[in-house]
Amino acid sequence: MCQSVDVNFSTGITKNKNFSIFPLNRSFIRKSYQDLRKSESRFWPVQKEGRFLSLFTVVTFPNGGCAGASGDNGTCMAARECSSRGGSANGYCANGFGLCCVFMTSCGSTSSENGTYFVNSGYPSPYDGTGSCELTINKSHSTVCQIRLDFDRFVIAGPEKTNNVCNRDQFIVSGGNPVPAICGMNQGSHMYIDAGIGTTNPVKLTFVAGGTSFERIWKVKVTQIPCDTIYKADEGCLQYYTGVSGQLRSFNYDPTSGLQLSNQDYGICIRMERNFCGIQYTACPDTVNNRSRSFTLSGNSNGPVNSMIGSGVGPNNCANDWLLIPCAANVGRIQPAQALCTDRICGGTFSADLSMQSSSVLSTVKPFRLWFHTDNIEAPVDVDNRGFCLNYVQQPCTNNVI
Ligand SMILES: [Ca+2]
Repeated sequence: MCQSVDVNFSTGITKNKNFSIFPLNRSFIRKSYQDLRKSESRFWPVQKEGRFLSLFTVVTFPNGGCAGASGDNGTCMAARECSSRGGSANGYCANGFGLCCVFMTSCGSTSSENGTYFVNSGYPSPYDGTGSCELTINKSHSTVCQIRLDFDRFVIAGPEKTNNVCNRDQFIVSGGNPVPAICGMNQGSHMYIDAGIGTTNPVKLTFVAGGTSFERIWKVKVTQIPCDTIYKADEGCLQYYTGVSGQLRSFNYDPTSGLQLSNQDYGICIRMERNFCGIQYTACPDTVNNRSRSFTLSGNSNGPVNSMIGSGVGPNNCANDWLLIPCAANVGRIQPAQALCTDRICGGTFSADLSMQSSSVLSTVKPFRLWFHTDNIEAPVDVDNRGFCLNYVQQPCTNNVI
């Protein structure tokens, strides 16, 4: 049975935020009863409560997530509850007893609804103007301690082309842990923001539009994550991936026109799946350029650039910009060099050895985590670098990978 609820029968709105409740007359109940019985299934267990409350019977359902008719995600609730909380109905849920309520908001607003979409002014049309656009996120519940941002749409002006600094448009996160400012094209990327404990400090998302004319468009999904959930990211991970395999990309990565962003410094984590002991990284295929640019962190990538490794100073070291993979070694390296490994990798070829040949790279350091760091200088040595795109595959525990 559901928790105790305080229902106003004239409106159908419950004062318990986690459930919605509908008063139904008995003829409607008879008509729907078979459907209700069938509905006690996977996602939307519909419960009947107090079957003979004089003229009314009450149906309750949890305010869980739902897929709206438009493809956006929402929260299942009663119609009036949805409108009173500032959402818009977007299809049905809970076997037709609830509406999938989608929350979409734009500049200057404050939201505490889990699953809110933060969009540009005029969305779905692009925005070509100047100024800043800010969303203030308050916790939907005191137990929330992380915010996940999914960049469903994210096109703003890219960095300037000398030092790759985001000095025109910027996306800034404040109020949580330090997050590097980003710009350019980041559709499909995500971030986890540490919201801390307590409810006093909101997290703010700000898009700053610089002076140049540009068709900007964004749609950022804001998911609030309670501290006690299993899908919470590990501490210190700006990005957090799950699954045995996947793809990691630096912000504004694009093989054709992306530029590696300067002033980056963050951790990328991959959840260790059960019975996997190592992780192997390989540069993504690049179908656009003659020579792959899917790992170009330093040097002039308009020509072939070898891999560079290590933290020393010199032409083949990574003193300025690097991807740090703990104790990385090339797959298949011949013994006895197998015992050697490196941490920082940069240059224009992905390899844990100095090489012009790209290689798959294995790390067995746990937990699986990388760090990406760039300084604020590119020209004249570092030109047209794209950043990185790596495919990862976790490696099962064996005699060789422990
Ligand atoms: Ca640099």
